Amino acid sequence: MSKQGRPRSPGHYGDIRRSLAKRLPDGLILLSGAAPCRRNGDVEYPFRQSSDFLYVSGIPRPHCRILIDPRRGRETLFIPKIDNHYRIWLGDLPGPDEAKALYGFERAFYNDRLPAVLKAQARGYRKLYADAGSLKSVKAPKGLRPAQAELRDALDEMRAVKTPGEISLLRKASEVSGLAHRAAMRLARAGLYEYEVQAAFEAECLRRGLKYLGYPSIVAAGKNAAVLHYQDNDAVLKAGDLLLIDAAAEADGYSADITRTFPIGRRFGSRQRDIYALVLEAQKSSIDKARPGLLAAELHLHSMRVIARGLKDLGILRGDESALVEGGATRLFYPHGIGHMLGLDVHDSLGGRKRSLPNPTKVPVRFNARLEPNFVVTVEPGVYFHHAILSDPKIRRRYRSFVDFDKASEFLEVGGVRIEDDVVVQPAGPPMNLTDVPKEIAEIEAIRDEALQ
Ligand SMILES: [Mn+2]
Repeated sequence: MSKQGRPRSPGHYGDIRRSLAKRLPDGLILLSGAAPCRRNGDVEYPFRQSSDFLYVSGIPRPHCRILIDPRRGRETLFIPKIDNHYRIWLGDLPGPDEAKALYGFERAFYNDRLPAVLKAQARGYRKLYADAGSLKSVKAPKGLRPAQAELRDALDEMRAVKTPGEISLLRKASEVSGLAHRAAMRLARAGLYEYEVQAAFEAECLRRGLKYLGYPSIVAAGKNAAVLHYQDNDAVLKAGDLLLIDAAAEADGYSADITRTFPIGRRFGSRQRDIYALVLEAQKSSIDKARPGLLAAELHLHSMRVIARGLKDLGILRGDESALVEGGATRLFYPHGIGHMLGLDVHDSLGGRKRSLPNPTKVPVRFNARLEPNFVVTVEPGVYFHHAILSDPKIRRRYRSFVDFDKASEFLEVGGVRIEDDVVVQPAGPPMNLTDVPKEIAEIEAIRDEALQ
């Protein structure tokens, strides 16, 4: 958003509202934006608009509502009425006339007009497609049946396939996050704390105008990298360890999601290099396969096979590859999915009910849509060595024929390796990669050499 809170590309939000109206032509559509959220005492968290409301409007302000009347082709924005107390403490907000121009609406009123407008426009309709926030705070007019699930599904279906405007925002988020990853990669060295690297990453995003991150930054050195959503970021970096950074900014609400893992010294150690090369192979071959028609579960299965094979070559796993993948032994080292949809939520819409397909593989997955052009997904295999897993007597007993636990324990020093890029599925061929951060071993070691000169 600009300084005035104006979305960068107001035109495309109107198109999205018209598509939504076309999908739900037989009811009024009511969406409520988020309210500020209390952090403690009288302090609020920085305001984040709800993702659905951002999707249809780009409006970053609290307490707004949108009413869409598909038959009459009418869209009305409702905004909060503020007083001078608000202006003095929090600043001015646009009034109705200004808001119309700023956000591209034909009509705008203060919120107190909503019940009357809703009642007037209810004529001819039986349904009120409303979100949870609206149903909590607004009474449906007589004769209109609230239809929350249908609205949810329509938004999920639409949000899965990104428009060119959305892809350009995701590209912006990915570009800036990529520059921040490069800055962190140049800064890291033994003796610094994880939060100092985090500070460099986040400063770079802010410096380039992206004020918000898509999710809390993970800056995990050594064994901390085996904790998938590590949040402490307060350990000291040691020479000889790897550093995993999973962090990204959002642009007008659209988040990137990027992970890199690199040595805190100049070079990968030999076990670190083996695991890194394996994860990189799984990542690059999975990216290449991310083409329309493929089930997300099949993509995940492919990545698991590559990793199972690689861990077998390293003597960590043994036995039949399918048994290793389907029986759970591989999951001890690769306990998450190959990726997820990316958009206004870092773990974005799964694509709605029609895209929730049966999983033909024997590996569990959460995301199982068939890939379509203009899906934006992450591709992020990882391999981790977690002390709690490798020393658990139950696990050791259950998997003793599949896992050489002594061999695996030699890799505890690796901690974890994850490599994550954001890609746009194309109509044919491999996807377009939005992420531009070095990931080849030679490139990373060259950057580390230069950084430690
Ligand atoms: Mn991710």
